Amino acid sequence: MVAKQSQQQVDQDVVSSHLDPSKSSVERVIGRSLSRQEFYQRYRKPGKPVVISGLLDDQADWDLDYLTQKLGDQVFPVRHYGRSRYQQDKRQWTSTGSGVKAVSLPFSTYADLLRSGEALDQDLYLARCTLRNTPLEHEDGPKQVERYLGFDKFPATYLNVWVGPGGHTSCLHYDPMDGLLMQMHGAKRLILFPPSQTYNLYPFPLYKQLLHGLTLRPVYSQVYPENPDYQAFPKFRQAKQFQQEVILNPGEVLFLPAGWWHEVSSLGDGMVCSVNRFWNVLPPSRALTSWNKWRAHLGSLFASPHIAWNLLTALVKNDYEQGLRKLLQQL
Ligand SMILES: O=C(O)CCC(=O)C(=O)O
Repeated sequence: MVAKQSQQQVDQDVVSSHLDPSKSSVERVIGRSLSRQEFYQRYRKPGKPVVISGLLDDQADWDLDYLTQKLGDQVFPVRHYGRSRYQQDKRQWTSTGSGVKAVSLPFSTYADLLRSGEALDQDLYLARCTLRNTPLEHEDGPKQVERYLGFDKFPATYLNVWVGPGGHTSCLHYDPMDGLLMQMHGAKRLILFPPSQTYNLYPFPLYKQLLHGLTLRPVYSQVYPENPDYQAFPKFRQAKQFQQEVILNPGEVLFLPAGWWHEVSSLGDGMVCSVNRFWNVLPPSRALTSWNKWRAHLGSLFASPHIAWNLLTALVKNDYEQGLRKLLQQL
């Protein structure tokens, strides 16, 4: 069970050594003491992050054996970040997130790479892969959490799974949709900044999407929040005052409202697994007034000439299907 794993397998010393006591922490609530109306009024309506505990306690622990048993030879795109990426100045990057090159691997092969340590060495991350058409699609836990919190209308995606080695970091970015991140095995540490800090976090400029299309998104920050270059990014000092941190333990759920910046690091030595789904923003007034959301859509608009060019090239090379698959993967 997920909660049992929370006591037994996650070394609390490891977890607490990752939390900076000088940083304010995200609010925590016990799920069963919160009605869906209270969740809506206190967190969803104003767009405020919160960690909710206790809602996944009686669910299976999604450890590597369980995932392998369920997903077996099903093939997934696994992002190949490469170890040297985080030594680079981000201004040299030509890809971020879903734009990073991926290799297609059967889950069981990826599980072997996690066990052998190769996934960590090469920084291979099975990120944001749909659970649609997999045996985990109908698993009760994540859906029960969503229903309990009132997420039953206007999903923006299917349920996604994130599986990677402890030590992987998903760099500082925001999403234009609300998200519920559910911790199914192992723990993650998140650094958060409110949407008001966007320009103190130096996002990749919109015009870069003209050159790189969807591979380099303006929803990513050029700053390493844990190792900032203050000479290049002096306004980051101001953002620091708004930094929040949270450890997401197994069985816990984080509500991440659209536009909130987050950097996510997997903790410990073993495999770490989460499930999430993105949701359209409610109430609509929050969606309409979110500049970060508009900014992300504007970025996609800037990417459209690049997308059209890639599809045209794929058509000429008689490789249209592959081109389309790549595009859908990046969306
Ligand atoms: O868990 C991760 O690595 C990233 C998750 C994320 O970015 C999200 O849930 O929006």
